Amino acid sequence: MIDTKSQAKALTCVISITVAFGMIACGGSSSQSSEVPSSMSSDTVGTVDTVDTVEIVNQQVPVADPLVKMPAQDALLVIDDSVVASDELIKLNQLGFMVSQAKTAVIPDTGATSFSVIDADDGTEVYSGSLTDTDIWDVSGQSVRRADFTALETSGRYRIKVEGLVDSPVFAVDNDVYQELLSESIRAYYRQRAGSPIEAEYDSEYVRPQGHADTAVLVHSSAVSVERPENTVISSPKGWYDAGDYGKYVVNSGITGYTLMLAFEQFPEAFLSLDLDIPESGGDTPDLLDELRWNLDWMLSMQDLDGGVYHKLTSLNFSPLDTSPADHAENRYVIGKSVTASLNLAATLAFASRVYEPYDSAQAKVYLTAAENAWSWALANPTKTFTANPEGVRTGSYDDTDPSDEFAWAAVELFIATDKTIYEEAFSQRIDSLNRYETPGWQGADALALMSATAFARDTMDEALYMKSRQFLLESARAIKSNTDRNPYEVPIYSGLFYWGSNSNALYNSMVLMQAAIESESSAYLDAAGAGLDYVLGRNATDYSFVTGFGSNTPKNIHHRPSISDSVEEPYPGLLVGGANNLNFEPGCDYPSDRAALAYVDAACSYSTNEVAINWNAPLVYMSAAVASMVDRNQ
Ligand code: 9MR
Repeated sequence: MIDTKSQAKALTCVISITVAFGMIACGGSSSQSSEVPSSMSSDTVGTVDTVDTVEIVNQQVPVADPLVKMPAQDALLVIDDSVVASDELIKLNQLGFMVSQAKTAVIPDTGATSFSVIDADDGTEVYSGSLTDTDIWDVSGQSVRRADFTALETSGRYRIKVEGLVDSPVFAVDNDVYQELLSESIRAYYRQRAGSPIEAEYDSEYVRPQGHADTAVLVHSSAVSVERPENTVISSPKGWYDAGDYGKYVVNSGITGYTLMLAFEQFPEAFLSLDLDIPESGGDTPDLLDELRWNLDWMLSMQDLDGGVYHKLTSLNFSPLDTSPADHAENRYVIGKSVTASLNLAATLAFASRVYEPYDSAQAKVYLTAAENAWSWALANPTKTFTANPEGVRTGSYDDTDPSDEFAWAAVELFIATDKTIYEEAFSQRIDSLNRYETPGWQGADALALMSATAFARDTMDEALYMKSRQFLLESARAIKSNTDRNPYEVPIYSGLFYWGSNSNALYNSMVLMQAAIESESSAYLDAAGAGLDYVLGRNATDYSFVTGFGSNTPKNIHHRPSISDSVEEPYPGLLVGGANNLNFEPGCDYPSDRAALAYVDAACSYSTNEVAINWNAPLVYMSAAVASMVDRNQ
């Protein structure tokens, strides 16, 4: 079953759909179209039903080499010994809900108009209600209704019952329901550490020896400078493996670190005393920041002497899928030096300089100096984009022809960290061309600039610039909420967002919604944001909870070399898979359906739907902490 993963390149395709007409345009850049919803006020989130634009999408159209030949898995699930087609199962967050949280299940239409909630232990009915009218989800083709049982506010373990359907999986109503998810989704980063063993003391199940020390890495011909000619040996240790492969990529590390730090800053109550049981646990620094530092310090080592930042550190090819970290003996290289990597480092380490200041002031200064040097290099080298792998290199490319969004984001972070007007001016010059409706992602950082400005620059930024940032962010949240409210699953993922890593689109949209919840103190925004977490945990068309080990039906065959090469049957826990991806380009690794929301297969060959990645786990961490904290704050 094992073969070599081949690199998939991506063209960028922008799809913009209005209610009245549709338009598709493909090109080589990561630019997006922005259709601006009308009548949005600058200081309130406002109502949502005036927004007619459906969504703005940055679609990845992959062009791939053939991968693994594996029989496709069908869409049938075994529940209570009977085989049930997936569109006959009740879909809901398989972990459950906090006591006062919004609670919704999606019910395949059988004609039934009512539902009940039963106690999982003794079968007694504890709640009953009416189902909504039937509606068809365009992206799944399913005809569904919704059950709203928000009013059930008694802790317990329950099932949903609807006539003609199998009872739902057992779920909990409990205020601790996301606690273990939060810990394990962060501990997942410990297990992704390059240059570290997993020690029995910290994880008895997934023990493994150290892989990839990366203390002798070669400078690739694409990354040379006067001081460091080709094949110069440098040290670039630590860092996290990006995904199911063993590469370390600066661009993807940027948004990952950002998201984790935003979670820490906005929801400190979730992290200040969180014990993650990692080697650094127990000191004064919160464990989340200790874990993140493993990757930040690696990022630092990717900076060349002139301030520019290497794009990635990988071998020339992906290794076979059954290669364990310690057995991967290929040479490793720093490859390319790019404006996007430099700006990712600038933004992330500028943010880190503020976050780490109370815990390690000396390191915080090192981060800030590195960030400013990277910015200067980027300003002097704005055209040094990484648009394709150099010849002979076939690992991930994180290619991007347009660094304008990274410039905006880095400018905001550097302004917040330094208070220097040069950075404020740089942001001011860019704000009107931001694509504020784009779902945040590694290729689109505009929303990160807006989120940071809104959250952290209220008292320092020029007032007009601050107000505009906030207004743009809230407009984006309104558009997401409008799209969420109008799909029958009521989730913040919809037509146009089912591309590679779609689960992170649901969660990054939720993160934007959460900013509106914070700014407006609106429970409607909190509910919509929570629906993104519900989506990845089971309120989706596939019947899977997409987080390994969390839910009643979870991915077992992830595209993840450490899990595949070890002797433990279960995959590493706490990992979010990429999810449905309607662009199937893996011959022999087919999806059970052509429908976008169903285009997912739990097979190791499916790197486009069943891989895991650090930038997808980060919004899972964010949302687990955010929902728990916000629901708690609102009680
Ligand atoms: O998440 C990335 C996705 O947006 C791109 O379309 C895809 C192809 O370039 O690459 C994905 O990232 C992969 C990276 O290139 C290598 N490590 C695994 C990542 C997740 O699949």
